[in-house]
Amino acid sequence: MNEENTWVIGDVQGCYCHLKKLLSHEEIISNPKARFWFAGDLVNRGPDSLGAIEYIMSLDEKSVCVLGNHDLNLLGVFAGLKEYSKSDHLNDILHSSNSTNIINWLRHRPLAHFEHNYLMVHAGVLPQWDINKVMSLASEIQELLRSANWQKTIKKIFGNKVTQWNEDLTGGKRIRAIVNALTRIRFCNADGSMNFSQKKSPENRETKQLIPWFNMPDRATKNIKIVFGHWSSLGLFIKENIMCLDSGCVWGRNMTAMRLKDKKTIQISCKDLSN
Ligand SMILES: [Mn+2]
Repeated sequence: MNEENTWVIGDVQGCYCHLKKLLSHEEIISNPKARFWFAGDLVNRGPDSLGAIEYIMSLDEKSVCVLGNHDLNLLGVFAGLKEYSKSDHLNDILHSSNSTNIINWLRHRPLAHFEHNYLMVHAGVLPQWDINKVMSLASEIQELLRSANWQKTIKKIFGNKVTQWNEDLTGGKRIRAIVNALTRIRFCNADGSMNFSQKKSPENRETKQLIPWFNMPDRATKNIKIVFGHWSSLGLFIKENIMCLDSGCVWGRNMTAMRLKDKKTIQISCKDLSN
């Protein structure tokens, strides 16, 4: 996949019609070599999760998607291991005749993708993990999700309880620590543990001791360019090595695509989704 033609897209969240509009932008559609990276959370809160995921599946080799917390939630609900919540909008997928294909495709997606010195994850990484560690921990989970008894893993995946990484963690605690970091992290405590109490932006955080994961001192991935989504209150945030692409389409803000080679962005307004 060529850096020149690769566009990274933040959380789609079932906003299919905006995704189509974004990918029909002249600059993208005029390039037959265009490729797409999706930073996870393809489904859930928006109006057409089925349309969005089937469209992304149809892009096949033209796209790379990493799993987000809402995608894992869909796997949990499908497996009957997670309760359908009031804010879930997944019935179109669950009741589709294509649901088994969709679920099988989804559970084969990676949790981290590394190419052209760019790492893509849905949420972030822990400060002590270097790039090799990130990729090997992600593949531990990928292997479990791709196995025939993937439901056993999904059963252990949800919960806030494990916030501190330790190489000796095993079983469900290890799974939760890895998944929570890659798909849910926003802030760390000063000791490097994860804090899930706040979803606000770094400026508006209520507990000033909390540190955005990417600002942790001595982070072992400092020299790697990291693209991610998940943090809609941080919004579109593009620094040299840190790029958040979740510009809050499902909250009536924007859906954004960023070209890897020059960080050029294209945005579609999703105002019609605000309420
Ligand atoms: Mn998310």
